Amino acid sequence: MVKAESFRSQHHLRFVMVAWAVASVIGVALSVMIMKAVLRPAASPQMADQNLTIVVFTAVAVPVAFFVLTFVGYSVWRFRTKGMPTEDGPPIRGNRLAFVLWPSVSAALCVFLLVWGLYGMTKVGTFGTPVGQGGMFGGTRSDPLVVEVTGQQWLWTFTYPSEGGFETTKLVLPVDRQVEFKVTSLDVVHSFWIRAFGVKIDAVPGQVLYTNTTPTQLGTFTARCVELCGLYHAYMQNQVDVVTAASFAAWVQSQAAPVHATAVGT
Ligand SMILES: [Cu+2]
Repeated sequence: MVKAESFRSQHHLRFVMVAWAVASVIGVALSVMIMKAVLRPAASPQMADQNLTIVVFTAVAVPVAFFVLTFVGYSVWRFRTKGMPTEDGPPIRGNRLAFVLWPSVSAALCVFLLVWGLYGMTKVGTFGTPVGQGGMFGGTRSDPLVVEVTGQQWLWTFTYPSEGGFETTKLVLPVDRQVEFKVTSLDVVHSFWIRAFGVKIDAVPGQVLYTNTTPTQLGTFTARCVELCGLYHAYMQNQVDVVTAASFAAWVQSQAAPVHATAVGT
């Protein structure tokens, strides 16, 4: 009788484990395909890291979710009672394999996710401090183009101190050159976000916070405010153009010139 019970439970377990393995393989493959189709292409190394993190975390989560779902589904299907149950099932009094595997697999997954996250943060580099000057993990300096970003209700303005200090409402950046944003606000708290670059930092009145990225794709993107900052918050977005180094130099020239021309002409 005990042997038959044991055989039956082995049989159930084997069936569930095989079903779980098959579901996990299909689930991971499908979720990676869906993520790759849904995630928009990255325009900076930071965004590429974030996209990869989303794919990896999803791939790790799918087998865990399917483990629970397979056991629950199989139990509901195989061990359901007809009508109301008359008594509880037999009590389970310990299972050494489960006691060892459950915490160790959970701990291994948590440690993996933690290490992955910390490593990702080292690559983001700076948190609120200038490039190469500490922050939590430091970061690397590669002669960044400094852009001062100022938030105000309800527009961003950009100043290029190393290019003559002109101010614009369109952010133009040269491709493949590190850019450092010095972000502040004139009125309330805003949040500066360029999704395509994976860059986001608060704009706080009276403070300057730093973040940096390196645009790697030519094209037009959007910088927008992602901190509810008043009536027209939803409209607080500016165009971001990533151009070649030569186009950037030409644009800088054109920014300096019109002010003078207008002054002369009027
Ligand atoms: Cu805002």
